[in-house]
Amino acid sequence: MLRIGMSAALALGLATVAFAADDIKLSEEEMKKATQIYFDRCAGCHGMLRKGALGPNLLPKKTRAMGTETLEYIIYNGTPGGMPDWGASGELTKAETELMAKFIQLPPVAPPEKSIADMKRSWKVLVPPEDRPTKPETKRNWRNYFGVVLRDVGKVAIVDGDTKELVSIVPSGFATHILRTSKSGRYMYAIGRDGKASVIDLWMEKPQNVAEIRVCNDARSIDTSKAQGYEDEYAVVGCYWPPSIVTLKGDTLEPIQVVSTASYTYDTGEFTREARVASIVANHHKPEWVINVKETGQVWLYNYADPRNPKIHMLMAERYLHDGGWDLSKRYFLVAANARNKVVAVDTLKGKVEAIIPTGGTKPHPGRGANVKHPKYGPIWCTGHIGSNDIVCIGTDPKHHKKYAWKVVKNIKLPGDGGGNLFIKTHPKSRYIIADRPVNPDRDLQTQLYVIDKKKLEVVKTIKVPEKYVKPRKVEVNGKTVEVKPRGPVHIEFNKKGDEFWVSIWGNKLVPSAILVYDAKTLKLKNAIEGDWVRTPTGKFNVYNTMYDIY
Ligand code: DHE
Repeated sequence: MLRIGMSAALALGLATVAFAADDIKLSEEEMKKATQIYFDRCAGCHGMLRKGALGPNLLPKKTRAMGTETLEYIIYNGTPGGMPDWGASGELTKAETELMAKFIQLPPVAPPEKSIADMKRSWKVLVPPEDRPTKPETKRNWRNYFGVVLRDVGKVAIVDGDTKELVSIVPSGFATHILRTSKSGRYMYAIGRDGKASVIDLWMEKPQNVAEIRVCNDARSIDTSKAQGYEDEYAVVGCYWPPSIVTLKGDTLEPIQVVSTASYTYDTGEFTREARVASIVANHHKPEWVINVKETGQVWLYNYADPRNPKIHMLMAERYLHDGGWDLSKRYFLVAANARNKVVAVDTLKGKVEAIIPTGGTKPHPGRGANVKHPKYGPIWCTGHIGSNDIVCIGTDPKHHKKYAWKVVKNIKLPGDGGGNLFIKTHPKSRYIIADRPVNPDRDLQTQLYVIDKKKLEVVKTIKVPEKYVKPRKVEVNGKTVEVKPRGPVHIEFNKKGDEFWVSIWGNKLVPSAILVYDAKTLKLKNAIEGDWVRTPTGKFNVYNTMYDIY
């Protein structure tokens, strides 16, 4: 039997109700806390409506059969399939894991919609375009700046890639997710998980936010117009909730158009309200964004030439579309369909799905992937997996290497068990692809980097991160001693020259961690960027490599 009572609205803007179902009772206060934790930690993988995506569905029919104890165990310890160990890693307390085990047995609550008028209420042009610099004010090599996401403190650090000095720290959205640059590189865009988009002007002596707007309640992607004639003109945000595509003016972030992505699954034709926008990538050749709609398995080729009246070419692909990147020619976009262990290759010149390739691994997770010009296979694109130890490379050149095109030409096994790779990255000048493994349950495997030789296509070395950067630390919180343990290195980014790569130590916001800089040739640690400001660094985005999609 369900009893429902209304409570105050959350800061998030979610409608909340305090529930009790049979033996499970949560107070309004507990409900509010659990809703916030669910949004912060769980909704990304399991869906706002808890219907599942990268993670399984968490609907009461299933969760009630599992019971509080089993759910609590999973939330605390994680699973080999990629579910993080929220309790063991110190991110949730024992009491919080129990609360979440109860919360997910109660019915999900639909969050509110958002109109353009709602968006405009949060819109701020902090520095109008006419008051901004007309040329770079800085003498620094700003195209080699790195934007670093300081995830849990909701900030972006701009670090000089030449000198490794901190140039500026700017506030961004809650649990900031990714950064992208405009075609000229002058503007860097950030998207927060709360749907707040902000734009930083890198031409300023001390870069700062020049405009911001909250376009939805939950988002993961942002990109810009990169085609000739449209450089720096528009930005686009992909929202998880309300599931939608929001086009903005590039310099001021004024909203221009919003399009809902709720639609029908490509295969079974079921209506899906929560059809979330996963990755977005800008075509360099025509005014088009490749937009990947997760739950329906559709790729939308979104022509923004007339942004109020967009042309949308819908392609039926595979589920659940997540992250991906360009091949070397930037004609084909390769995106993970993680529920089906496949990669979809989209031919953006012809506007069609070129191939759907089973990877042989579990839960492909490429980030942007890694491109290699291989002596035997020709141009190939590689992806890692969250749920298995496979790094697989796929041939991407049907014209000159037909035999290998759209086939897995190589499966490179990471050593040990437990999967847990999130990102791989390379640079045309580097001999190596570097892979992380932050969600592997084994502490040793989690705290190493894996070096793959691009010719041999095999792991030739593992790099153990120095213990001092990953060792557990004790901190005082509200008079109590808490142990926090960094997850290990996450996300790799090369500098403009491609002669060094940076990795973040994914720590807890209570203690500073570090960004480690390795020599890309000798693979030796050459710098550690440290300071009180280095809190929860995750994604890093080199301006030049992001402008040109170099990976
Ligand atoms: Fe991401 C890319 C979604 C958790 C760091 N992540 C992406 C993209 C999507 C996505 C759709 C592709 C964006 C694009 O290219 O336009 N991420 C999600 C989730 O739904 C998920 C699984 C759970 C959630 O609740 O958000 C999730 N992501 C994370 C993290 O926990 C990571 C590791 C740390 C963090 O800072 O949040 C993380 N995701 C990243 C990074 C990229 C990314 C660094 C960009 C990779 C690149 O090199 O371009």
